[in-house]
Amino acid sequence: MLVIYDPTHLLHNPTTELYDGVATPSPETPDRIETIKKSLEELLQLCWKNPDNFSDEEALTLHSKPYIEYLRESSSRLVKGQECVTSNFIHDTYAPISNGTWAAARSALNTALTGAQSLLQGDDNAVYVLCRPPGHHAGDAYMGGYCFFNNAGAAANYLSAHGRVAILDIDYHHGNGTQQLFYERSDVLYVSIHANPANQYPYTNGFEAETGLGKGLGFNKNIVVEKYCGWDIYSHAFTEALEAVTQFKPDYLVVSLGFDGYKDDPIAGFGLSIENFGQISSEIKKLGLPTLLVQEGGYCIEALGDLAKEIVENLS
Ligand code: SP5
Ligand code: ZN
Repeated sequence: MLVIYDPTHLLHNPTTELYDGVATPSPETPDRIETIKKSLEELLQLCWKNPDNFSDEEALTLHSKPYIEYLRESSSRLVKGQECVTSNFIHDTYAPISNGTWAAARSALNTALTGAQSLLQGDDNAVYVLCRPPGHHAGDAYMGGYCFFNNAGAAANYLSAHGRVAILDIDYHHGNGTQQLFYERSDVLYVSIHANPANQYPYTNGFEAETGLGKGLGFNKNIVVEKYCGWDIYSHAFTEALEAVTQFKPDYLVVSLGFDGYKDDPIAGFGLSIENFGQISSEIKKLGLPTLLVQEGGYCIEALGDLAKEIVENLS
């Protein structure tokens, strides 16, 4: 397996988030990716690559000009140590911006696109993109849920010029941004298993009745499970998701890989064990598709390294 990593993510280091109007520590920290990197470095079968630089034109095609400029401006106006949650181009209160946010979010896109390019070139049949900030809550003109640009979406869109692409989103939360970006497209399938939005973030989207629009009708599939549902229930939902992917006959698979379904995740949790993530990974391998793993959420720092290892070892 090939792994794409760029230390530029370290420049985005949010300290607080608002929870019921109260400042609480942000779970989306640089050590998430650093601990995964450190742990994967112990595996000898991996190749490592730094991202190439993609132009704004190539990297930001899915996002609107006003949003792009707003984020660039807001980030550059802040000085070191300052942090702010803006009130425009955002769908919640969970996207704190600092001076390094633009560079980090932009580098995450480079990382995802480099992964997609490597997959196209046939460098490896599976590529793991160690990116943050995450992406699946970012839509065409909004940030939110710790996300600024949609990394998996950009990679899927890039791959879609060369074949049919399925996005399988296994982050605990519904990828409302990814859903929005592909909602009216039939060349990219979006399938997500996530916690019930009736009581879990992002609340506004992710219901099973959302199945796509226009040409995209039938190419968006939401599978809802409950918080702490456990492996028995989750594995059935996962099988259903894989069936939808198989039926679509994709040429490429992009996995929005969240580890926040892990049983000890501090803000989420489906009750899944590290071994369960191994089972997920070997089922993905059985699809036999060129696969791009794009890191999304996952906040149990002590377990992230082992979770990533479990994914890699079962997919290599
Ligand atoms: C990429 C990703 O996983 N984003 C998740 C964003 C969810 N943020 C909102 C969750 C709010 C829960 N905060 C609980 C804090 C308790 N002190
Ligand atoms: Zn999540």
